[in-house]
Amino acid sequence: FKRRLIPIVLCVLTKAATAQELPVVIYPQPHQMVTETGSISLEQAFYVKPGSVKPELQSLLSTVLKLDGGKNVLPVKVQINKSAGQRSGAYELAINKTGIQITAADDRGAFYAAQTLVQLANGKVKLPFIKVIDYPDVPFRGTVEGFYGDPWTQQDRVAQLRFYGQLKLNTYIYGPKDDPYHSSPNWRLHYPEKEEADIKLLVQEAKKNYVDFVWAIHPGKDIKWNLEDSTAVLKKFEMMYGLGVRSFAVFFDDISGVGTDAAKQAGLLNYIQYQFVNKKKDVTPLIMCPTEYNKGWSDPKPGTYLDILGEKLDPAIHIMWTGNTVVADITKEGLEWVNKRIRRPAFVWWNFPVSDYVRDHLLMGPSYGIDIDAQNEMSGFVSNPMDKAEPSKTAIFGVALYTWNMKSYQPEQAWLASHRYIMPEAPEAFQLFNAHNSDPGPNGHRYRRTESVEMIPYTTAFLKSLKEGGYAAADAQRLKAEFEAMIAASKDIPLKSQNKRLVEQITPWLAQFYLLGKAGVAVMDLADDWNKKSYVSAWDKYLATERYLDSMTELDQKMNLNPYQPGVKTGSLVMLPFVKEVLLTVGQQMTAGKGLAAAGTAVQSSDQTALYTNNAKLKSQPLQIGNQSVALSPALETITLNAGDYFGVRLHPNLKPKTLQFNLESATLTNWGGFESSADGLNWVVLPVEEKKGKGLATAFDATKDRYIRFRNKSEKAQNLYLKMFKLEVGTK
Ligand code: 14T
Repeated sequence: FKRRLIPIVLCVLTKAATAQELPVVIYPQPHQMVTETGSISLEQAFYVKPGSVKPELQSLLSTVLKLDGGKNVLPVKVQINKSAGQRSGAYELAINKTGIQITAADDRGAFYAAQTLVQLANGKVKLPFIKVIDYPDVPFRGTVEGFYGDPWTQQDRVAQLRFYGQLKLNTYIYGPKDDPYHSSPNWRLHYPEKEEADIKLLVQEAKKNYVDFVWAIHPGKDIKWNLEDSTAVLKKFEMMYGLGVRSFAVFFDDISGVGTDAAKQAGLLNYIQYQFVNKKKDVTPLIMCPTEYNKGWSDPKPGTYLDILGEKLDPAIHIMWTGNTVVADITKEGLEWVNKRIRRPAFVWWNFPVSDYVRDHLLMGPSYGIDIDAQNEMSGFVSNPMDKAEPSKTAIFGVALYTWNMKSYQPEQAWLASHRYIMPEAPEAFQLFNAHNSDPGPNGHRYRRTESVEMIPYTTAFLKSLKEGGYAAADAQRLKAEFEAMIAASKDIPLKSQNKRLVEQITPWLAQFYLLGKAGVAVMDLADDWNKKSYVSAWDKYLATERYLDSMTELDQKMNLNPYQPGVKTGSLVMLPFVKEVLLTVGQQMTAGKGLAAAGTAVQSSDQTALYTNNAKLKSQPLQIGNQSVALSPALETITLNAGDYFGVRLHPNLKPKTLQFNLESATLTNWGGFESSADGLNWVVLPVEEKKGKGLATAFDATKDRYIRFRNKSEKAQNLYLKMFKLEVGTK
């Protein structure tokens, strides 16, 4: 794997610098960083004047520095002094022979200086002499838990807040659509005790990490524009304030009816501003999500919704915006358009990597499509993530780098760095998995992402030449290696990663990824065998590929059974279509003309009698092979056959089928299922049967050719049966 290091814009090595030193890499990339000759050993003892720093800072420093005194101590000096125009979070960090000096705009800045220090020290034996001058490009940076579906768990949120602290993200907006106390019907009510306690703890965790915990309310579905409901909002905010919350938002997205009135919305927000924010003094600026939150949904006529907000809403209040559509790229021009109307820089709600509209996919690709020239057009930038918190970190890492130092942001490099940062135990495996799990597939928002980018030249060239009758060995090798790496990655990630929650959340996709790797290897072997005229082996590989693809279909039908987009998709843009296309192409070549005859005769010299099924439950069903019969062992439990599922036997080429006796105990058996035979496992003929209540006989075999006999669910849905008897009388040819 190529490992590209993030270049440092200002890693200026002075004249006498030791050239062998590795460049210093900090995430997000500091604005100015000058390394100088010299370093301090991390064996060195440091001293922090008691009471001179906040406890969070002291404990963070103590994770990398020896603060236990000792001989020859060097001082760590921390100064908070906000100079004009400086942003919250701005800091300077100097490490030199006199010790460590931190000067920061506020406590958050000092905390960020310490985070930089931690990254400088982590895994090292010494600290370089260095001078860092740093500040955020976007004032409010982070996430909005704003998706539909299962909200994140308490543990997920705690882990997120710590992650944000490390990456200098300062905003977490709490607004899960499926929390009934955030939205209707219960937005007016107290949280139950347990939830209250959890929120209280979260707020504390957020504070420790200098993240603003923004509690959002979503009252628009049933709000009445009267004093009673205005008071109800204030009372709820007051309750949340009591739990420690100091940041608030009001969402009016995805509603209809009277709630959508811009003037009334502005009225309520201004009321909260005067009656709550201005009085409290320690509450951060209000944020509102408008009903017309993207260009596609907003009335373009002058004087309508967005202009009304722009005019009426107190200038201190932020207005959210998702871009030109609900799920969209963020461009300077797009923001300029809305900013003119709302008369303030928009607070960007980026609908990535949210997957609530494509729940069978993971969005693990780079955070791209966000304009690095848009800094002055936004007051904040938050990502709406997946319901899977840990996997969302890949995209959030990119957002952290983008919002801190926009001009230096390179999506691809940020993405590469995220793998090492998030899964240091298996970064290559994680990268490979993410590379093939990024496109959401066709969807209502028409939002697509690149996928399997590195493989596209190979899949394209290979398929093109395969259809013309040959292919380059180098392409085949590269593709097979990728499929093998997929198999390895699907095992490595759960084996090596310390992040059990991450592994848990991607498990169905890892299982699917494994099968795709297997199918890919089998299909590459099939092409190779066919090329080399190894017909016997080619047929085996053909059937193996089919089996793995069948298993993928089955997994897709059995896991992640949500009512919206059930199933588990992986490699759906490039790799899976490629496997299917190769299988089809070689399959056609195999059944066409002389290839088949050659294959047929070759096959007849091998191939043991075997069970033939694509049904997971039946896969390990034993076969009873006698002198004159082959039978599936009866099963006690009900067997569910999904649409297209089949089971039966494949006979040794020297055997010929005579009579099939069956008892499947389903009164409607022949309404939805059928018996079929085939010479090659590809072309099937329907067998006429004598049947009553699922019990009966089939006899019309082509005894010289038929090698495959199966029963198949021909209907569109899953069906149940009992496997009481499936017994084939056979003779020798
Ligand atoms: F408020 C917003 F900015 C926003 O994006 N609202 C929702 C959000 O909760 C959801 O996660 C996101 C992605 O699906 O899109 C918005 O929800 C929608 C969007 C639609 F186009 C709900 C229904 C829609 F038809």
